[in-house]
Amino acid sequence: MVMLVGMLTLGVPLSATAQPPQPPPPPPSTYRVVGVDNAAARTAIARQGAEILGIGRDFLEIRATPAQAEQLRAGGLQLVPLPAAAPIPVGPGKFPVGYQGYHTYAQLTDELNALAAAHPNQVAVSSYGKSVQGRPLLLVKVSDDVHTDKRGPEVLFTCAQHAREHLTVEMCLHIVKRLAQGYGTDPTITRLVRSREVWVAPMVNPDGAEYDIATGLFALWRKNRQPTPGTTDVGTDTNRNWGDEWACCGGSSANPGSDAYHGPAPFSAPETAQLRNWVNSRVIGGVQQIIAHIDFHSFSELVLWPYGFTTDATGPGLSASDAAVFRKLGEAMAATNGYTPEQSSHLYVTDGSIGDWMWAQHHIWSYTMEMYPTSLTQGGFYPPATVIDRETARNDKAVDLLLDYADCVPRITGASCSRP
Ligand code: BZS
Ligand code: ZN
Repeated sequence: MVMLVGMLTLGVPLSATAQPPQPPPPPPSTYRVVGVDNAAARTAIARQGAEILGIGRDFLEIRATPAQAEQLRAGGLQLVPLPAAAPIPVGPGKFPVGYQGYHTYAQLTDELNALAAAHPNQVAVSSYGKSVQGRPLLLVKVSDDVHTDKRGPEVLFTCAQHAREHLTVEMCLHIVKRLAQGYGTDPTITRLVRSREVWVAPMVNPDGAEYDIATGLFALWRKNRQPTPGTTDVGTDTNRNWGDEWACCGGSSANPGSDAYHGPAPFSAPETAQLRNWVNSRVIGGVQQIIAHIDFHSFSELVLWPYGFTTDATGPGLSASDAAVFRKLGEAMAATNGYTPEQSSHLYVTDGSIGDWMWAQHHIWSYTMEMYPTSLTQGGFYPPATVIDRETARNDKAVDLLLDYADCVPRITGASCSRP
């Protein structure tokens, strides 16, 4: 039989149309890889193609096809399969049962508009462009005199570059709400809102976030929804599409089917290109107004800082004293929320991430925070809505610390500031 097939194939090449239909590739499953405790091992697993979902001190949680799992096992790694959770759907485009506290794109838009209506001098909603599918990319400003461009330091918060990281949308919404409602009532918040201008991009990847709940069940989707020309694949990983050291170092994938696909060119995703344009537009009189930034992700409970493309502590435009500042403020924020602080490449090497670009291009003190939980077994990307209040408030002190230091971030190490 084998011979016959071989001979047939050799002698009379089968045309594409004559081939029997191929069964779909087996779906990936989730595993815990035990005993993985260093960046080199994690980077090697990521480069092999398995998708890293969560990171613990001495384990990794991954999604892998059967072939990838077999390859990892053949390399001597121990993979423990994790059970797949199955929530109960409410309807297409809606969060399932137990997740009603999360906001869809439409609910987020309504809630932000309601906050702007309730606090017309403190909250303004606009957009910095449109997603691949035409959704306005939401931008919120919070300040004491929101319609005036003041001179004070500006701080940016971004959420949901990754579709399935819905808890981060709640984080950005919580920041807007807390600052708006605390202004005039809470002395710390009043001082911060008076002396800073706060910008929030609460859903950087709205198409992906909506796609993730489109069927009423979670799709475990990460990327945007941009078709890749010349393929049937959809989606670019926005957090591998930023233009600093793009695709340089094996910290992203050239495979359009990969969850870490970096896109065909830097800023090929409209979602990153337009956020870049807006950040660039905050350079006024030659001075970037935005001093500090947090990009929220989930999950793993981490505070990360640049560079991601190299494991060196220093790099182009990032001196040893800059690295000390990143570390000191990162550790100070982590002390308030119990997250683990580290340079992002100590997790695994990434290239084209937002934080590397923010620093390299604008010297913005840019952090990435990976929110609750620490593992897939605690809900992974999909913790129940009951945790939203606790896990967003958990970051209040870290957010306040960043806002507070925004007048001069290096003062956290006792250094002075050459920037305003
Ligand atoms: C995530 C993980 C995140 C990423 C980790 C990371 C971010 C590493 C920035 C380095 C820099 O998706 O939540 O893979 O993008
Ligand atoms: Zn993410």
